Amino acid sequence: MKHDIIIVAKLHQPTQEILEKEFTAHRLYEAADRAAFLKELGPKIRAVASGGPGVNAAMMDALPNLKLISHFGVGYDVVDVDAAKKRGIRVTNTPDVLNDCVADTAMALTLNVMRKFPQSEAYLRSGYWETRGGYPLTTSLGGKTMGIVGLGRIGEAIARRAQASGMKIAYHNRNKKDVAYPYYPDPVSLAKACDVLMLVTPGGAETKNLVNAKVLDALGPKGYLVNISRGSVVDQPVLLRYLQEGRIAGAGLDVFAEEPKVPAGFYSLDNAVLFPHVGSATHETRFAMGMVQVDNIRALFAGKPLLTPVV
Ligand code: 8YV
Repeated sequence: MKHDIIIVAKLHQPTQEILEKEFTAHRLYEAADRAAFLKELGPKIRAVASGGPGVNAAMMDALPNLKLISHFGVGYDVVDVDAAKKRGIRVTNTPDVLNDCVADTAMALTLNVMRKFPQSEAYLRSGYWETRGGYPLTTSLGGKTMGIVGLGRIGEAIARRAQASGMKIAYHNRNKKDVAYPYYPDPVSLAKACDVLMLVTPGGAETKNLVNAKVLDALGPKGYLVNISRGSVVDQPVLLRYLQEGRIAGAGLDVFAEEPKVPAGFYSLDNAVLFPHVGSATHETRFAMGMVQVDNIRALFAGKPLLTPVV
């Protein structure tokens, strides 16, 4: 007998195929009437494969026998973890397997925003190399300091790459870690001390608008901001204004406040490099993330310990 599960949002194809083969998988994202769908399945569901909009408290209430929310993504800010905890529902995420890809993306943004590679390529494609001469000089990474907000496993992978490019590392976490990098007790002092402020901290209420005008003022007109965490961590209208007014040197952004919406003002910025949330978006990494999601669901039904519990 196959167990019933709910799939919240369309998953990476191989993950979707495995779940649909091993379980009786119900697609919430195709339900015309969400409330009726949840009401009908309610008591049968012990596991949910989460992604996209995640799982809120109301959905948990509609599933009285829910034991596990297996979320696709290292970040799980779209899952109401406090509500899950209160109801005794476990939550898992997909850490580690994406560290290298996300760190590569962070370095790509750093390189691209400081060296203006996308702009210089566009310059060549416009035929300007021949007509106007060489592309204007840009800024070196070597010798600069990267200040990492959120030095976890992804942050460490970014630090290694930045060091390979000749950068120095500093960081801010809620608590000081046992690492050799200099620690700063708050984002403002870190921003003051660094050339590139790298955001790797989780999203959610605790970090909402952590990077505000004060932090950007501390970063200053020669400082760069790179965000591969969540758009919510930055006060986005303030960031846009600071970029337009040249109050910081530039920004490399993989994440935005209301994805996939990006305020039109960002499109015309010459000092920003913008990616459509591609941090972990490779076949290999998405497959590996999906397998962690699947293995957590398998573990639940096999009565084994969950692999990557958050709560
Ligand atoms: C994914 C991410 O793009 O893991 C995360 O937290 O932000 C990304 O790797 C996201 O989970 C949704 O596909």
